[in-house]
Amino acid sequence: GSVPYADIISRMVKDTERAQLVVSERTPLQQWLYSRVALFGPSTVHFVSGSAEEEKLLSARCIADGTMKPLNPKLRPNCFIALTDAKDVARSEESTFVCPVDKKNAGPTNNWRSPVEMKAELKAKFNKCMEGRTLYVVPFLMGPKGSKLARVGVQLTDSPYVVLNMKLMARVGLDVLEMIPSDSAAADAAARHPPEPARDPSAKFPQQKLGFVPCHHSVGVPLHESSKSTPWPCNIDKRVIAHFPDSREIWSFGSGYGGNALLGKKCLALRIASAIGREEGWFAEHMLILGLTSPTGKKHYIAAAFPSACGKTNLAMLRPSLPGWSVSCVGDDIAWMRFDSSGQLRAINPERGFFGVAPGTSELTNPSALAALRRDTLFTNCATTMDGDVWWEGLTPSRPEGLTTWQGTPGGTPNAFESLGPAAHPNARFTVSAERCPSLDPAWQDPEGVPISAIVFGGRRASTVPLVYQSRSWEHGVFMGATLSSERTAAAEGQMGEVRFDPFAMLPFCGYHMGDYFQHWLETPRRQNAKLPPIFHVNWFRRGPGGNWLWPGFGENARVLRWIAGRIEGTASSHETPIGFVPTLAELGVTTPPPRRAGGAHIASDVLQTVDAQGNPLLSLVPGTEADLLRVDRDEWRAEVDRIARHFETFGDRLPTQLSQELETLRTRTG
Ligand code: GTP
Ligand code: SPV
Ligand code: MN
Repeated sequence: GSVPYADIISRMVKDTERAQLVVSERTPLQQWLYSRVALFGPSTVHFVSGSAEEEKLLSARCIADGTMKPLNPKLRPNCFIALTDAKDVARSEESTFVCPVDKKNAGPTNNWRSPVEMKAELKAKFNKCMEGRTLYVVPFLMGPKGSKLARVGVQLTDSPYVVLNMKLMARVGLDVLEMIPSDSAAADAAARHPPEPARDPSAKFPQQKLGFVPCHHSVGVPLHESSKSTPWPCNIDKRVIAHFPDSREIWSFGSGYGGNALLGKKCLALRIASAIGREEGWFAEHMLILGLTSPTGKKHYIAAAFPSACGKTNLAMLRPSLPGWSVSCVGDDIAWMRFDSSGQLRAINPERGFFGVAPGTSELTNPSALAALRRDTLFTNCATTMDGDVWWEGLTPSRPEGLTTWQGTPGGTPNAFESLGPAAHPNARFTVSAERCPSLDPAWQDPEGVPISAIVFGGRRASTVPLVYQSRSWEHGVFMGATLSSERTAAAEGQMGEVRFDPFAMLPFCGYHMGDYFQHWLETPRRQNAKLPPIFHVNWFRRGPGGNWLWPGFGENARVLRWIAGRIEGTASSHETPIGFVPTLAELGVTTPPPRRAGGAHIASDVLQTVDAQGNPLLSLVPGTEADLLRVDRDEWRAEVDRIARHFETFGDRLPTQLSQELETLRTRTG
């Protein structure tokens, strides 16, 4: 039955004394909460305080519902495994909408619906959607406390699993409520340059009045009378993830998974924040942030954009193969960047945890991540072992005996599983607090952000794109970002492996017209008289004729970072190709394999040079691959130019002319 909402509110304010203090006045926050509780019709309201006892309570609830199981506490203390519905395993781009008033402002890369229409649909979907469930109110801050760029959000959700994840991924707690000004209309207007009126006429509660980004989430499965929650409630047929950049609000229905449901992450920190950043002159990007320190102690921070599941976490936590070099992690997925008053680009990580890809993570590939995952971690869609630990493809060279797959198929010999496909879902993930990462950078929470010395783009390309190259100019660098192209991965639903353009790795995350986004990147630094950092492009994923990776990747990517540091400092050499500057093999420390002797006998290994003049280990590659690694093939690039031309056509007259000029330059150079 339905509960009168006045009742719920009185219970809700009793729940937490501090919450009562904050919302008991007639603030915009309170009005918003009342109206949403009335619409969703939950049986209880819980203010998420961020306390340790609360965490225990939420875990217990998830265990009781069957959503999570504790792992063996002797092997992984305070760790849990959650298995999702088989249809709710990744972001759904098909169900994701960006809804500015004017369709043209969503651009060709976003699904669009008019806000009036979408709101009507959402109202119907959310009507009484939380019956029989608890509504959790999750106040959260994106960005370090005290940072000018930090933003407050409040997520309403009926999923305790989502709350537990939010607590790891964002700064959650009641103290955040105190950051919302009670007279938020004035405070918000004062904080904006220039002040802007709400442009979405359908917005009942425009963000300017609220002082926070309202985030609405429901798994979309109300509970009636005697019905009990299923382990992974979701409502795939009615799933929708809607963003209103004009009124700055988020509504997500039907999914409990990652980017669909943890609304601080892709929805707020990328889609809504990119639209805010455009208005206010800064950037919200799908980028890792790392600190790179050389043996002489020089340190550079680098921001890098790779599409989903293309190596950001691994690069951000890299352990260099080169002695004396070190990498520290500021963030692994999202960067908010602005030019400061001296024109220096600075970046903050708006998150406070990692929602990382499990498969492929091992002691050899990412020891930092593995150390972080030893305790206090939520695992999703991994396989489990007989002794109550987790496992995934790549963790160890072979499958342990007696695994249970991510779909719960138990037992069996390792061979029996081959026919069942991977034991862990390819998009299986871990959620863990940043503090657990042993290589976390000391300045990771600096409110001013860290100074960025270089920007890197990267994709997953089997052919065409060399290991690394540098742009000739800022405009050429923006062109490299705008034409970033990559094979699709398991991070989103759809055909894996298909090569598609993913500009700036933001294809699924840009909250406005992609052509305007390119323009924002071109003009903002010029307008702000900024220092322009050099721009690079990397590709760890080029393949040889037999389909094997040409480059060992992971720790050896330090060789590429070393060259980038040398380019920043003006000490590393390069040669110019039609697409930009490429390092010499000597700069990468890659050995030229000695020619085979007559009769095909190998040269004795002790004759091979293994260190360079400075004593750094050289990397010996399979003969022939060293040239392929850096090759710029004219035929391949002519085909690429044609692909880019078709890609650019989709932006119509919103494609900045500098980018069509860059394309013509590339055409001439590769012709
Ligand atoms: P999102 O969290 O989806 O945004 O992904 P991400 O960009 O952080 O990707 P992540 O670092 O988690 O890597 C995704 C997959 O690529 C994992 O399976 C990694 O093991 C693999 N990978 C990462 N770096 C390399 C590399 O240098 N070489 C190869 N061959 N694989 C890599
Ligand atoms: C991505 O897909 O880029 C992710 C994972 O980082 S999710 O949070 O699901 O979007
Ligand atoms: Mn991501």
